[in-house]
Amino acid sequence: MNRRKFLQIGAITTPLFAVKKSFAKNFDQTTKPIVISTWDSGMSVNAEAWKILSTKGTSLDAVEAGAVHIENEINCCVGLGGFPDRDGIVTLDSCIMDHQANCGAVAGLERIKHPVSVARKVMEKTPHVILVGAGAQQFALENGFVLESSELSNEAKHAYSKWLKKNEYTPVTNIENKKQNGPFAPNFFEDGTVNHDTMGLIAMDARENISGAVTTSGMAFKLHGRVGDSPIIGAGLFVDNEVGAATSSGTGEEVIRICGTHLVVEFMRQGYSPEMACKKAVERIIKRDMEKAKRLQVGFIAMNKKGQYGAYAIQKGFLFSVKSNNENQIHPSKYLL
Ligand code: SD4
Repeated sequence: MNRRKFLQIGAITTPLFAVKKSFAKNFDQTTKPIVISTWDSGMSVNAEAWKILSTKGTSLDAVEAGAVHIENEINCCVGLGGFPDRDGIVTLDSCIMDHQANCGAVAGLERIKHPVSVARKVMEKTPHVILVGAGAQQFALENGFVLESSELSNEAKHAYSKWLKKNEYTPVTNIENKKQNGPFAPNFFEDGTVNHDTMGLIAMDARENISGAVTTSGMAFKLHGRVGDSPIIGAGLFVDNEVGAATSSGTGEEVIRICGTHLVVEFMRQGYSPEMACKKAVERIIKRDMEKAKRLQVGFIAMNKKGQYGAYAIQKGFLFSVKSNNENQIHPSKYLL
């Protein structure tokens, strides 16, 4: 082929390639920035994160701000207003992870208002990932956090006294579909049974960097010293900036057993959509012990690198909240049982 002929063919084929490329671009379009979070309480959390995301802030700052926001509120399962363990002590679990796999966590932290910010300090100021109990509190105080009162919130006092009457020192995990009054009903039932409300959130910023955070007082009326999935990287939260991220809510022991959020991210790496990846992780829990799974709840939410998201739960009742330029709403999760 002489040079002239080559150039002629080039001139004919170039527009065709250009068309193909523009199709591909549309298909791959990324929704960013975006933030997704567990439960309906995620709406106000997303709004807080959005203030940062919409002004070109980082996903790391956004998830911390969202978590700090809910830690300030009276909520059955988050922050110092949360429900105590079986000894009447509120112990907080939290973690945070950024797009470079930097991560920090605290577990069993007492009397500190913002465990997520302590987790971030662990990430940024220490060579470690997790600090627990008295050591986590000492670290928080050394870093300027203030020791708060150990008194329970009124809601927590009420729920705890109801729970004590039953004299059951077994942690109770409720199932959301017992809840008759719809998704906006109070977080616990008159019989003292507790609804989940752990806050897990994942954000992708304008630079397409993904971060996540989780904050919780953990399973209500747990044994003192018990740590759930929430502060465990790979269980309650996992971020891989090449693939996506996931977070969970529900019975932490079941999530830890399958390294739940790491599993969800690995399923996305294999090409599954966020929803399918969450579903496959839920299936893994159910497969291990179907009878047990019928009595508990676990929900995963996930986001991939395109800003596509999804969720799946064992039982009916798991909700998640989404905020992007295109939407601002609560979605009911699909469920398996
Ligand atoms: C835990 N996963 O401590 C937490 C509980 C939870 O909504 O998600 N509550 O096991």
